[in-house]
Amino acid sequence: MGTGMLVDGQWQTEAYQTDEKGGFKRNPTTFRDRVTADNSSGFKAEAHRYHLYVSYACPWAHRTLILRQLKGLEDAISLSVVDPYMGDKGWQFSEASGAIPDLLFNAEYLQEVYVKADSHYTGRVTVPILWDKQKNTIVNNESREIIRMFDHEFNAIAKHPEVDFCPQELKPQIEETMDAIYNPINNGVYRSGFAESQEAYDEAVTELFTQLDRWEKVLSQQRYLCGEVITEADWCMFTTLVRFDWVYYVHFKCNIRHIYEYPNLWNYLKDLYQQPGVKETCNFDHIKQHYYRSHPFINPSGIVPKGPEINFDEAHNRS
Ligand SMILES: N[C@@H](CCC(=O)N[C@@H](CS)C(=O)NCC(=O)O)C(=O)O
Repeated sequence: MGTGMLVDGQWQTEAYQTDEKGGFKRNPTTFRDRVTADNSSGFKAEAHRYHLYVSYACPWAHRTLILRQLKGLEDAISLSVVDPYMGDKGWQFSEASGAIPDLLFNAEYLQEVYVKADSHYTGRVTVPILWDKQKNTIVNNESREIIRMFDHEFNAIAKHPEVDFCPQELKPQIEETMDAIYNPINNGVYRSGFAESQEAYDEAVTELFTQLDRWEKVLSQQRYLCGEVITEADWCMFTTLVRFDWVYYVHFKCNIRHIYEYPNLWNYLKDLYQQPGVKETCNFDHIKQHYYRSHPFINPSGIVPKGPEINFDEAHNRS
């Protein structure tokens, strides 16, 4: 969460929002159009038409990077990567190692991209963003919808159209699983870390670990969340788990257990990390730099801790 947002196209500095009990509130995103293979939405899936804005730090954006990579859409969908540090004006572009500047508008801040799409935009300035270079607007800024588009709508131009992370017969189970992990786990780490009352924190962290315990059991019976094949639900789980021991455990006080203390979740996490193409989407330096430096209300010194020593390349036991 940044410390500001756009209101009627103007940047305003304000704290993120909490409910009356000090619980962290995540607002729904507003750009919700769809790219379609058959152009039924008016946004046709075409090579070189769309641009993806991400942060390597962000678990939601990371999902879209993974699908772009595993479907083989790197050449067809261009990319910008913001600087890991998020300051008073929100996400910014820079020449930092790993960052890729805004080659479309040469913007300094990501907020400029939102204003280009809608000069009266009111809302948070978040990544990921899927931008349409033809209509000059944001198509969508909701990761779960963007990954489904990458998975199914771009097959005519994808290098790996045969890969399908949401096969028809598993779709209901995949949706149900993504719903089930969203609030307690994906958003749960944020609810824990951004809680402004003991009560809100206690509730979030307890629910988070209850659900991690539950999936630990499920993964003792099957290799992936929805059975024996990797699905979109696994990528949604992955981007939270891969940040957990380095960031969420310390910075967001999710410290009941590390992921490496869960035999099944830990081996499952290494299994996913070692799938071809996935580690190329992980930038641990950006992940650590972003969280520890961008939330002075949690970590005023901005000091980035060194540990723990964990190795995602170590052999896993999932096959
Ligand atoms: N629902 C969105 C959430 C995206 C989101 O919250 N991204 C964070 C980074 S992890 C962000 O850009 N926050 C900036 C802010 O809220 O000011 C999605 O899944 O795409």
